[in-house]
Amino acid sequence: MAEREVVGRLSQSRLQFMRYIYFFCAFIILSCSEKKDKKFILQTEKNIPKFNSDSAYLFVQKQVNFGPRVISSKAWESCSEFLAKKLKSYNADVIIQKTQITTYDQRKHELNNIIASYLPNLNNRIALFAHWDSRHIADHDTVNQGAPILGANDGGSGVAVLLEIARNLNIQKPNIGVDIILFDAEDYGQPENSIYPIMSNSWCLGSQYWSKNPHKKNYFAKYGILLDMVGAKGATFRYEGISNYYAPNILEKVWAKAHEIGYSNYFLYQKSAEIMDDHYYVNSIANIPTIDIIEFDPFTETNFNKHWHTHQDNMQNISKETLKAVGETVMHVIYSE
Ligand code: AHN
Ligand code: ZN
Repeated sequence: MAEREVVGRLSQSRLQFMRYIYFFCAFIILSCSEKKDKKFILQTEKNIPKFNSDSAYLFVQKQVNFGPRVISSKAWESCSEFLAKKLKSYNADVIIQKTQITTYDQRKHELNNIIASYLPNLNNRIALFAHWDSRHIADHDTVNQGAPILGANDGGSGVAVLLEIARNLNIQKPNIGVDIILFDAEDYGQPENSIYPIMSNSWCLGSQYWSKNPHKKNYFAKYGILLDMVGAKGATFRYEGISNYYAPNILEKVWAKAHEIGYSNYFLYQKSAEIMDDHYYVNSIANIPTIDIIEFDPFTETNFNKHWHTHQDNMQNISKETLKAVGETVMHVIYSE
């Protein structure tokens, strides 16, 4: 009896010892693999500066503070100066491309496309687009339809993300040339109830002009990304029809990046209808394969954001998280080139 107890105690202490060894080994293995993981993350994210969504949000606010940026208005003029100055302060080569246009309402204007280039001498380039004007009417509102809108999301958000990207491009040079191209007069399209004769191609006047007359002779970019309405809370982005026709591989590249860095809730692997936007002219006239990252909402009648072309498209319609999801995704695309 006594002998058995001794043996029992012995094997118990041996068991205890084994346990110590086991935990010690587990600790070593775990701490090593943790180090390896950290190193891996550091390596994949090396040289990618941080997209600051507070900064992007303030860039939306700044534009909205000018008021509606309707072509030829005082706010439009001031915002144009602000954008050019800001991009110059981030050490881009800035060109303001000007031309005369006639809008569907038979008014004449001078439009300003604002182009900011990084590493302008490289032939290997990508182009990032947004429109910087805002709509002159609130034709999808129920009140005050004749008054211009603030366009925080529609116009403001895409420009804001690109300004924040410009700030980062100045801090950390990419391996590829980058052109940030802000189109004017995208949103002066003819409304459905217009009293004027029907004008074809009344939308996207800035991109139509630039696509026929790029800011540089023989300009080419291997692909383009257009940002339009990329700031609303809970926005979702899909494989938009025109993008999927002209640049399916760019959609794949961008969506894969978004999913890799954790934004699968925003970038859905679903197709959506064709949306007439600036990228149509960049694809069909300038022949640069270009996608449109644009909110698609299956629950609204227009399939655009619920505040589209209304007076509710103000700062309340802007989410830092959405700006970040889009901004970080595009940054990762740029810095993995
Ligand atoms: C259509 O209304 C068909 N396209 C307009 C695209 C747009 C307007 N993006 C921003 N505002
Ligand atoms: Zn619009």
